[in-house]
Amino acid sequence: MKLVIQIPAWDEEEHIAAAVRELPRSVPGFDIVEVLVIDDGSTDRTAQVAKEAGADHVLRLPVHQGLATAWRAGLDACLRLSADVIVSTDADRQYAAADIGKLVAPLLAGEAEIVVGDRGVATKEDFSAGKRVFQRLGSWVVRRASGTDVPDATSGFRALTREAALRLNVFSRMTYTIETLIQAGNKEMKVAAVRVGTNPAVRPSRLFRKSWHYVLIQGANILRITALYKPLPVFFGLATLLGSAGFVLVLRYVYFVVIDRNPAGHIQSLLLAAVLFLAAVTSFLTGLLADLISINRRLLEEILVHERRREAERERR
Ligand SMILES: Nc1nc2c(ncn2[C@@H]2O[C@H](COP(=O)(O)OP(=O)(O)O)[C@@H](O)[C@H]2O)c(=O)[nH]1
Ligand SMILES: [Mg+2]
Repeated sequence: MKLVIQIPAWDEEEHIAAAVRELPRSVPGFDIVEVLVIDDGSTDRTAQVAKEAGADHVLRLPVHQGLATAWRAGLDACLRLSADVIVSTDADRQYAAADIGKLVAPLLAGEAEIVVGDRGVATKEDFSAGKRVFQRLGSWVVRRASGTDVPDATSGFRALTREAALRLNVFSRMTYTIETLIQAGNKEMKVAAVRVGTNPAVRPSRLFRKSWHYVLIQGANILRITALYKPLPVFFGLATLLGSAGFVLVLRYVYFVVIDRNPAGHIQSLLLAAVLFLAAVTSFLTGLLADLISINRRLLEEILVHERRREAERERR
């Protein structure tokens, strides 16, 4: 059994050496443990420093592509390296490297395909009050959207099986955490969470710069991925909402015509109702279209899994 620990890194020359050095080189259940650093077009010496610190592999993306893209590229590299299990962690040593054994345990026991390290976000003291609230609220929304039971949805400390790595796709650039969870839920993969330790922050987060910006992006992300995987409920839900509002306005019009016998003053609500009905029909048709498109995407994703499997076999080293 082979474990590959991957670290996505962008301009991390200051921290990457310590991060690589503290990774465990023997983990119960594995014969081989290797380290892969994905250097996302860094302009500093991240790649050299990582190599010097003992990283077995450094994947260099020639231009900066964003965390989500780098993470998926890392999974492909791990598959080519014949990883049976992949762990990903951060370059700024946010997560306790000593807990990697704990993280992979549910995978080894066959109890899960993806394990997410839970930082205990609800009570984490070095998070600001705002960040704590958003993390809790966000994680709750993600639990609802994904049907999984993960307390810390944006944790980047994760373990996944080879099979899960073959099947997960990332559609956005900036962050993969929430998206892959919703996907895992929709693809009926087993997701588990374990409580892990953390280290004090050594620098401010690059992903969570302004809370409103982060919440906006993550919110849009959740909507987008949910619409991608469940187009019918999303668009039919919207159509029902719009249609019901229109119906209420029609009732209101009828009420005034019957009681006041004066339809002239209420013709506007009838107009608005007509607009709402049109919007409802549009949303309904959009749902049908989105559903047809999502069938195509499902087939494409299946082809991609086969293709990845073949490529990984071909390049097996
Ligand atoms: N490849 C890549 N990695 C990134 C990028 N932004 C952040 N990272 C890495 O993702 C991890 C987490 O980033 P960080 O800024 O600490 O965000 P935090 O998780 O909110 O603390 C670190 O290993 C960073 O080097 C990026 O744009 N590309
Ligand atoms: Mg960090």
